[in-house]
Amino acid sequence: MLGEKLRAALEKVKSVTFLSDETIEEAIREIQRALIASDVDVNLVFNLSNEIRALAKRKPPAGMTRKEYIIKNTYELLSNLLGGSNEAPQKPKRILLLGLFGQGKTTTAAKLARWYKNRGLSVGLICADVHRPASYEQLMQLAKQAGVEFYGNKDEKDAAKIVKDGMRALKKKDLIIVDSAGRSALDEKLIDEIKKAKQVLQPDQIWLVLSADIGQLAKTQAKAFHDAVNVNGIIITKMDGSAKAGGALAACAETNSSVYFIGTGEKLADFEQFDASRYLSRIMGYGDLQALLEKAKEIKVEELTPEQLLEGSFNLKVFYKQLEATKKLGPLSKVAEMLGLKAALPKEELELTEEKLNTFKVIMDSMTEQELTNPDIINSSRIKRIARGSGKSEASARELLRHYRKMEKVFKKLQKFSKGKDLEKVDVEKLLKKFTVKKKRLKFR
Ligand SMILES: Nc1nc2c(ncn2[C@@H]2O[C@H](COP(=O)(O)OP(=O)(O)O)[C@@H](O)[C@H]2O)c(=O)[nH]1
Ligand SMILES: [Mg+2]
Repeated sequence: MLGEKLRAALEKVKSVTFLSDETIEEAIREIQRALIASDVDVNLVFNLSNEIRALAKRKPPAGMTRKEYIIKNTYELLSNLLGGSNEAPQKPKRILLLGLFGQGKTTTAAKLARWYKNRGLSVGLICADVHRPASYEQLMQLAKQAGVEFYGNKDEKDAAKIVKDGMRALKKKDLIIVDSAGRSALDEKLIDEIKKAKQVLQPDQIWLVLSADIGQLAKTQAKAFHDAVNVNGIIITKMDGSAKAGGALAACAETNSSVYFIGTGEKLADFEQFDASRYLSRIMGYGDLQALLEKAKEIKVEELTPEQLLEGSFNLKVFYKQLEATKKLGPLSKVAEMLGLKAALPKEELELTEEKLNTFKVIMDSMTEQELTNPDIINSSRIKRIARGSGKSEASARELLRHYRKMEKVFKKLQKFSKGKDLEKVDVEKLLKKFTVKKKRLKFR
């Protein structure tokens, strides 16, 4: 429902030949209606509307039409509103699940066990819900389905004690997930019980399970649980059936809580990592949007135009952008091409592997701003520090600088060569002739 309405609003922008302010206002109104109907907080909706208005006034980057720009950015605003993307921890050790009665905790405990088991962890489940005898049976059955070990004790009424015994029984497991008791409201007694269980378990993850149909109430709940025990992740269940799902997501995003997973059905496999952008594109059935986002990404890499490149000075930041762009024959090679000097680029640079680029990036992340803009100051003691900070070898750091210097030379030559020339109007033919004469003098390698 939410997806269809949002799609209709963006389609409106997409379908008109001339994009007037009225069309934009109409689209904004439709987005507002869609979000409010799915229970998103009214203030958040108004903020979003203003942001869309503001971006409609901005000039789109080169290579993108105004329509594409507005659609792409509106989509990104929507995806931020719904929580962006937060990758779930890949190797948690102890997860404590919390949530009120009926939110889907027990089901989620088993879904999580299955999810992590499928990713290579050995997992054990503990039933620490001492108030509902049925939950023992429920989790035991689900554990069997998930193919993971289970620990519980029907006769024990002390949750902390069960956790303690369960940890002993499951001590060989990579991951232990504890399903706690829920109540109809978060009261003192429940908090006390959770705190005691937490004390024993020493969880690295405390995740709150919320059902999508609570809508905006998610905010109050997330806050209350967080104040009581420092929740550090959220799982939203019943995303399959709820018209209020958007409200729950937006409310969680508002509290700065990361939604790691969503439940999309009753079966153990109905469970996925949450990524607002992917979620949106799915509910909107918007395959072509993905293509648009890809396109935008490419434009970003090539933000640096050949003209800008030649105007500025060369430093490690430009170098990195250049390396990234080189893969797609970006600015520097474009400059060279326009000057008829394609062969001027060192082949080595064009052939740098993705892996190398990543290593370089990590190394550069350990450099100071000063070092990035003025690499000449990087001496051996700095290299030592940079290598240590990045966890890469000194040899790799030196290699990066070697590549940088090589490109810097090429850059300087191109800059000299292009002086006073309007790159857009460069007559390649003429230049080529010139180049054949100059070639010997220009020695690029
Ligand atoms: N449709 C749907 N139902 C769910 C989902 N997660 C849990 N449920 C159902 O919600 C009900 C309550 O779940 P349960 O795990 O017992 O909740 P708990 O009281 O918090 O432990 C059960 O009938 C589950 O099958 C979900 O993602 N989608
Ligand atoms: Mg339960």
